[in-house]
Amino acid sequence: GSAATEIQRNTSFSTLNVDDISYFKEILGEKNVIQDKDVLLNANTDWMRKYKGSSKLLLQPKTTNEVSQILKYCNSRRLAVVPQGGNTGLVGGSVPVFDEVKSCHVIINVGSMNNIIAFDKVSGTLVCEAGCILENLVSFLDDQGFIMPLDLGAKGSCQIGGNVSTNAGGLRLVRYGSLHGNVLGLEVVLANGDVLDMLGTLRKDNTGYDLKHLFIGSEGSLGIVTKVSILTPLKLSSVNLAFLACKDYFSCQKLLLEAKSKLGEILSAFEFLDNQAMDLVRYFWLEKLKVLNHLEGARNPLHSSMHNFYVLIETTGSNESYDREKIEAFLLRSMEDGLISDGVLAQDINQASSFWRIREGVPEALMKAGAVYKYDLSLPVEKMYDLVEEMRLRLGQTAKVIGYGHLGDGNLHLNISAPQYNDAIFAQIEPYVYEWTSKHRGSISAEHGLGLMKANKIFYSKSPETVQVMGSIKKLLDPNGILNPYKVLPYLLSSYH
Ligand code: FAD
Ligand code: S2G
Ligand code: ZN
Repeated sequence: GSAATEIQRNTSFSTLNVDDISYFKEILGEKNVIQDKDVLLNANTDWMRKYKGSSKLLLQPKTTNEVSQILKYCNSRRLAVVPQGGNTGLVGGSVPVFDEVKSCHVIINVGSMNNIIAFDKVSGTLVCEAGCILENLVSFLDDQGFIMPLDLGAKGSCQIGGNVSTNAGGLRLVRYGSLHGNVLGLEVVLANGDVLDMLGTLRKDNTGYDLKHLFIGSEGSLGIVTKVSILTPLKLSSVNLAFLACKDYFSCQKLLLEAKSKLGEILSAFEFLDNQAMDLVRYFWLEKLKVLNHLEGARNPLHSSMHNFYVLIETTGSNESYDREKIEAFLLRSMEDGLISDGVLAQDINQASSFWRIREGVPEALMKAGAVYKYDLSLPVEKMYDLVEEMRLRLGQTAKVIGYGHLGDGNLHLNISAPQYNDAIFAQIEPYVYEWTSKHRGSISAEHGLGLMKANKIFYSKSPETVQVMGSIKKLLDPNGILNPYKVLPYLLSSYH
């Protein structure tokens, strides 16, 4: 993407040589030092196939000690490193840049470090290695009667170490809060190989600076997360999911306020998507919708495309009849007040998961539609959809503008879809979207992070003094700038050359 052209290459990095390879083989064993072209092609390409690196080496350590030895060596050799998890990040943070000229990047994937270390059924504290795939943790906890405090469409591949490193938000944040609240401790390996054991499992520990928070959302630029301890909520018995249709965005906003006040303590998710997003899902995920067409009896808002917005409201409580009564009264009242024009309450867990599959299918449908420009923005709820409409005016017929996301936390996923990437479309989007967001005191990255895509855009959301201190922390923890260079911070601060 164009972000890389704005950034000059850091010439201080060394080129990978045969001695490096044999050293890595010595400490990791042959099979964990990957030079296979196909495996490397995959590791060098991000989930959107938008960012492509050309690293010649992928390392798969199995222990914290191996990560420590690798980093210590790369630091002394000035070999640049890209920490990688499930490679589902959406801002180009998980693949190398500028490796074509001088192969200096080593990709380190902690996926083999996927053991569950401990689970305390009284406190709900889970301690696991960073390479655990989110979905595997979900099923482990399900057997124990617990859930993960986050849920996102990438759960099948993303690793908890990557979720922590991007401070992933997702579908449940409105109920369980961010990882800054749920993560109790981390084990992190620094650029010089030092292992920082902050793997506490206490809810309260006010002894000095709480350094783990520096690494949550640091996107691989301050250290490699090797272990995570996280507070997991109990799985409650009564979960309800409503799929509703609204005639306009104002109704979605009012529905959100109503849900917060009338469903209050049992509200666990509030997602919205506009009709353009639904059209994409209908077109590209037809088989998903077929599941819905089997709805006997109950009205199915998806059949008619005369609605402009769709809302998913999930409640999670401990008393089925109490919750059911509450949500049915809420839906009846909302219908009477004209907030919803149609709606269906999932009759069973299968139907509920098919509703979620539709919502989670939007990013994949967007990928099938062609090129996509993604903007993950925090904005004041009342203003949020104005930006979608303004982008439609700016782009006219040249591209499709989709608006959807976590309305419950004021997070818009503005996606601009075109047959292929093209500079004229890009020029209509940036910097306009960033300036608009900054003017409305929003954030240019609600949950996906800055990565490569927005490494030089941080000033739209953070003051120069704040970014300067971030640069000093980066210099303290990674003095040679080998950790995920060119990402997160503006180039001049993350490479100090
Ligand atoms: P990767 O993509 O491999 O890496 C992400 C970043 O973290 C990179 O900068 C990498 O260098 C760094 N990193 C990875 N592992 C480590 C580690 N162990 N130590 C240090 N640094 C590391 N995000 C949301 O917040 N909410 C959503 O609802 C959401 N939905 C999504 C839906 C889909 C279909 C997809 C594809 C993505 C979605 N995402 C969402 C993006 C999300 O941020 C990533 O999916 C996930 O959090 C990154 O985890 P990962 O293991 O794939 O990390
Ligand atoms: C989601 C995925 C990224 C996007 O689905 O919640 O985080 O903008 C997003 O498609
Ligand atoms: Zn999201």
